Amino acid sequence: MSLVPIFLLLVILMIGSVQGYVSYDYKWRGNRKYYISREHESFNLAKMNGRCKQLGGYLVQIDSREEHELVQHITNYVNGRGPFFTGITDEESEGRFYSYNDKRAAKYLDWRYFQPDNWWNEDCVAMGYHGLNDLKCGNSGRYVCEVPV
Ligand SMILES: [Ca+2]
Ligand SMILES: [Ca+2]
Repeated sequence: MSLVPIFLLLVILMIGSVQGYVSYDYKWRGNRKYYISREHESFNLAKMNGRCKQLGGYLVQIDSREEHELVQHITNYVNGRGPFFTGITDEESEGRFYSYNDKRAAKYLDWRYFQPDNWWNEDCVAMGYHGLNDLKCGNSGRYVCEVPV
């Protein structure tokens, strides 16, 4: 796990209250919001990306180390357990990870140790305490939306 610089703590303001989500306002460089769903549900890329679209965004794409650390931080410290699904998947071609929303190759992948292992065909990627892990897309979990503002 990487140490999160203290400035991240200062620029994330928890604002709380969209129905069904915990939301974070990220102001340093980013100008974007992240929404973490509260309930555990069977994950589905199309369905959850559609819900993120209703918020004005998409399932989170992780484009940089900075964004990875930010998303890892907010999922580590939000109330309740994960897994916290992202929009990263390799469902079209095994081992080639891309962002579901725009179909572009994933730019930054910081995996947990021994991952990705594609264990019994895992094609959806969740953020965990020690980095990314591929999981079965239908697993029960929460998900993260990214909304440009
Ligand atoms: Ca896979
Ligand atoms: Ca895995």
